Formats: sequence, C-alpha cells, structure tokens
Amino acid sequence: MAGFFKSLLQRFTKPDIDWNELEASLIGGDLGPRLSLRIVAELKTMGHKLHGQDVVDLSRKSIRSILGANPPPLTKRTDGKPTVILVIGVNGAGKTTSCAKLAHLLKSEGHRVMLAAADTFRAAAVEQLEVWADRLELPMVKGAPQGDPAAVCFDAHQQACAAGVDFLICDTAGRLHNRHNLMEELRKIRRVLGRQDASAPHETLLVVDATTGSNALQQAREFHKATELTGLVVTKLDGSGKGGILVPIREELGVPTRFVGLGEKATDFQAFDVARFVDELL
Ligand SMILES: Nc1nc2c(ncn2[C@@H]2O[C@H](COP(=O)(O)OP(=O)(O)O)[C@@H](O)[C@H]2O)c(=O)[nH]1
Ligand SMILES: [Mg+2]
Repeated sequence: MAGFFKSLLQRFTKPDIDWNELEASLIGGDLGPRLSLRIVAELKTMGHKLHGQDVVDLSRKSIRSILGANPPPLTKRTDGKPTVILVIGVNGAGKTTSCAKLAHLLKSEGHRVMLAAADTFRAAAVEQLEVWADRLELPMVKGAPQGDPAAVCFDAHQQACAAGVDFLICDTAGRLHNRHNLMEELRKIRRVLGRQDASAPHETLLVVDATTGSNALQQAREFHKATELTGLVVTKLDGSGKGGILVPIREELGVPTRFVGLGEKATDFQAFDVARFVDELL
C-alpha cells in the first residue's frame, strides 16, 4: 500500500489527470469501489490544478474521517463477572494466535485472563492454543475432542467466574462442514454464553488477514450478518497487505478495527491507532 501511494504521487503530477486510471488505482489499493469513487468525485470538484500530493492529502482526509476516533479499549466489568470475548473468523486468518496475543496483552496490563479452546473441530487447534497457554502461563479450558464448542464455552465461563477472571477469551473454529454450520455454531455459542450472563459475549471480534484484500470485506459482511461484530482484529500487517481493506469495512458495516497483528510473536500485537495507521498507509 505504501508503494501504491508512492506510485500515485509519481503518476498524477501532470494537470491532465486520467480519472479512470486514478479510480482503478484506488480500488486496486484495497480501498474498495465506493470510497474510491467518492475520492475521485471530490477530486474532480477541485478542478484541474491537482498534483500527486493533493491526491494523497485528500485520501488521507477521507480515510481519517471514515475511521473516526480511536476505538475504546476493552473494559473490565464491575460486577465481578468476566468480560467475554468471542474470537471468530475463517481458517488461517490468525484467530488462535490473536487469542494468545490478546490474552498476553491483557495479562501484561495486570488483568486476570483465561482462554477457552472452542475450536473443537480440529484437534491441532486445541493443541496450538495449549502451547501458547503453557508458554504465556495462562489458564486454558478445553473439552473433549470433537466435542461441543458451546459446552467448552459454558465450562470455561463457570471456571472463569469461580476463579475471578477479568477476561475470558474464546477461540472458535473457522471451518466446519459448511459455512451454514459454522454460523449456526457461533449462534449456539452466543446463546449458551448469554444464558450464563445475559450481557455475554461482550465483544465479538472478527479476525481478518490483511493480505487477503477484498476477501476480508466479504468475510466481514457474512459474519456480521450472522452475528453482531463489535470489532476487527486485522492480522499480518507485517506482510504484503497494509490493511487498506479495514477502511471500507468500517465505512460499510460500521465495524471498527480494535487490534492489529504485526508478526508471529506474542508481543506482535497492538491496540489499533487511527493516526499511526493512516500515516503508515500513506
Ligand atoms: N506474519 C504474521 N503471521 C501471523 C499473524 N497472525 C497469525 N499469523 C500466522 O498465521 C497462521 C495462521 O494463524 P492461526 O492463529 O492458526 O489462524 P486460525 O486458523 O484463524 O486460528 C499461523 O502460522 C500464524 O503464526 C500476524 O499478525 N503476522
Ligand atoms: Mg485456530
């Protein structure tokens, strides 16, 4: 994406701007068709004395106004019950890794954190989370192999209450026999958690891989329709994707990015910062 804006700067220095080319470049940079059309429309009203820097400045202004203020941090409850965070997304997006990183971040801030291994579809997924839990010295609840993920969340919630945990983070499966089953399973997990605590889950975070571009928008639409998302975790920002897709996701669905994944280590994880993101994007 950085290279993308640099090339925009180089290409649009002449007064005779090729609007179609500009539009195609913006869409190609993961900003999505709607936002790209809007930026082009705004630029057109500025007449013909445009330079590459105008293109960049206007893009920055648009993106900042869409993203708004920084999202609120995760909050601890005051009634002694755990804040329940459901982590969802397609296979390979980085859910399990993000659960571990988020748990590590919250623990480092002084909170008591517990993990629930509710991706019971693959045995390897439970083992993967277990390795993280051992390494980061975090308590983890798991169930029987191929067991009911909602039952794992139920058990985990009871244990979290008994242990006085502040945050319970539930990892989930990204793939079942089909997408319908997956969405049904997520709804069931929510129902079961809701019976334990009417306000749970308090956060439902969708994990998307920055390198998948417009696929991430499609995933966000689908998951948002099936279950109410409270935020995104955008992973692999250390790779080729610079995360431009989180802008149209925010614009179209109103779902804010809460955290970013920046590598494979436990500490490669940060709360999302709008100003820093826009600067790095441009
Ligand atoms: N480079 C990089 N790799 C990541 C990041 N987050 C996750 N991964 C890697 O992506 C792969 C899939 O992650 P995983 O957590 O198993 O995805 P899940 O299937 O959604 O649970 C693993 O190899 C992770 O190490 C990230 O922010 N940066
Ligand atoms: Mg996983």
